[in-house]
Amino acid sequence: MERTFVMVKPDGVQRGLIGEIIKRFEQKGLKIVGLKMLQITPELASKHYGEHQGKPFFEGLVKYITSSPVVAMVLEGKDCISLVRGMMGATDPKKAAPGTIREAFGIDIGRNVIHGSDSPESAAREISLFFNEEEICKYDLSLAAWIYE
Ligand code: DAT
Ligand code: MG
Repeated sequence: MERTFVMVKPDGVQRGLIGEIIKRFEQKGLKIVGLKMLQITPELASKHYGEHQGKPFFEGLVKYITSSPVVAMVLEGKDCISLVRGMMGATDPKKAAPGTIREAFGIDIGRNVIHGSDSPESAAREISLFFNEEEICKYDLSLAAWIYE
């Protein structure tokens, strides 16, 4: 099964949206295999957002993502990378489709409450940046036969 890295960003934590966001993934049928709260350091932020280094919004992005704790998680499920991206909605909440997390909870692009990996390569890189292998739980979801045919 595919894995993806998801994070409730500082605004999501401060606004009391941790439970609401995790609930959507649980109810979708995705398996949570890693979960923790942490405060991102500037070093980790620069690695995580390395692809955006040099862009005009980079400094503000690092300041924001390090400003308050985040909740990081690893989710597992069939095609979960694209599935989660779809559930998140477009980067700019103003352009996010109805029913998506960013549409429901965000207004500004720089306060879009959630991160999710955008490709298998990003997922592998981001999971290893935030989690040790022993922090990822291996277990069977007993409901799997009621989620997958
Ligand atoms: P996503 O988070 O949807 O993968 P991204 O990887 O392109 O989007 O950008 C990472 C974050 O940087 C994004 O969640 C919000 C911020 N960001 C992106 N483009 C921006 C812009 N034009 N102005 C301000 N912030 C931006
Ligand atoms: Mg991205």
